[in-house]
Amino acid sequence: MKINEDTTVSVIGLGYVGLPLAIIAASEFVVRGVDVSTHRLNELREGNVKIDDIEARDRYEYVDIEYTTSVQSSDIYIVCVPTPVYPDHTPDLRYLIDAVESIAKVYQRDQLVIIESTIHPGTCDEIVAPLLPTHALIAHCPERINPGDVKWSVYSIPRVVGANCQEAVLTASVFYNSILEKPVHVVSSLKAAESCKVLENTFRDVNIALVNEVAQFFSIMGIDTKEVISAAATKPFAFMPHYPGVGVGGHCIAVDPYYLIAKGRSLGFDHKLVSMARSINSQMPSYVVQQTLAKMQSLGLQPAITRIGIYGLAYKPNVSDDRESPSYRVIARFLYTSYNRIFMYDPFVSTTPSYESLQDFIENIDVLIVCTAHKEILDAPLSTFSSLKLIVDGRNCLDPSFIRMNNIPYIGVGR
Ligand code: SAJ
Repeated sequence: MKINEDTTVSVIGLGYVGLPLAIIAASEFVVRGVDVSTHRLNELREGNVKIDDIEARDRYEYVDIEYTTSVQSSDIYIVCVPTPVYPDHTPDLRYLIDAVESIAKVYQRDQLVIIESTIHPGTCDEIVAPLLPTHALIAHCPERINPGDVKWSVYSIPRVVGANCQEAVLTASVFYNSILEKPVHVVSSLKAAESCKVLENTFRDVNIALVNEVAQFFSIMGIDTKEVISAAATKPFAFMPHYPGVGVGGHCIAVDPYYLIAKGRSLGFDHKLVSMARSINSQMPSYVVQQTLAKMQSLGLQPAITRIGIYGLAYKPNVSDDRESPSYRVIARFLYTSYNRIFMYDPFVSTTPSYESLQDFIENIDVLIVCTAHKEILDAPLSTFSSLKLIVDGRNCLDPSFIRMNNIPYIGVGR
């Protein structure tokens, strides 16, 4: 297929991945933005959407995208729908299958289907391809978006492409090279591309689990884990710092390893390390709750009158996304204890009751548990915390010596 400014591109799924992609593609091609949510489409038509991606945000007002709920015949289809997991942590491919089935109804020879959603190795060959005509061109270019990142955007992040035939590779490469800052890195197959993304995020989850485990041990020895990691990071090679915390949230790192585990299990392979890492990270909310309960009891804080404030519901700093957030697991665990007077505040996520400010929130609690290191709390003067009976720093983002110097009890994660 030749690619030029008349090439039609349908981006299916206009979330944090699909919308920025549609916007930068619309600078070069005829783009239709497809989503099942008419509410989402109306927000987009009216221009009142929050775009985290810096490059897409700059271009949004200058591009023309047709927003629609239906998939129409296009030269290129790009699937950017969620691929979550069920409660039992098995892959939930319903959105992916629905999107590909809607493409199959209008697909014509030589059109290209690109899957950007994160999927386990084998998904394109075993699930996507059977839903399309046998001659369909299929490529996988795993999404690489880092919500809230002020440096890396959908335009500048390097990408990887694998496909089911040479023509699909060429077409996908020409397409992405037309819209991205750097040429795509081509791999030999769909499986290689699927495996790349799952490996990237599993690598991160395993390394976070490593520091979460040693943090629990260093805590016993009275060693400051954050200090040790910073020292280890002075090694200019063969060490990449990760940090202990109250848990791993988000729809990438907390989810993608389960895709690898599930695929392995289906073929009789047990990912022992990957599974153990998921287990360690999933236990961190409980660990922080246990540490907090022990500290409150040692301080003589009475359950019936102690107000516990959870700061941060978003899964990472300065974003509004609270999917898989460990904060909710912290809250759930406290509700099973006698310390169940729980209050929440997040400047990016609406809560009830709502608070005027961080100061207003802190004035109405006794124990502060920091679950998300939003910039707001990093910048707060120490006086903000002076009324507190205990600070639990679930992201090791505050200065313990400064806090302890002001006689406010403080515990972190591994410090
Ligand atoms: N977290 C830790 N310790 C760490 C790093 C993260 O506990 O050292 C926690 C965070 O608090 C958060 C969760 O893990 O709850 C995920 O954090 P993240 O920084 O990995 O953020 P994500 O989920 O947005 O990950 C994205 C991913 N990008 C894609 O999947 C395309 C991931 O691949 C990137 O590595 C990551 O951004 C990044 O590097 O920032």
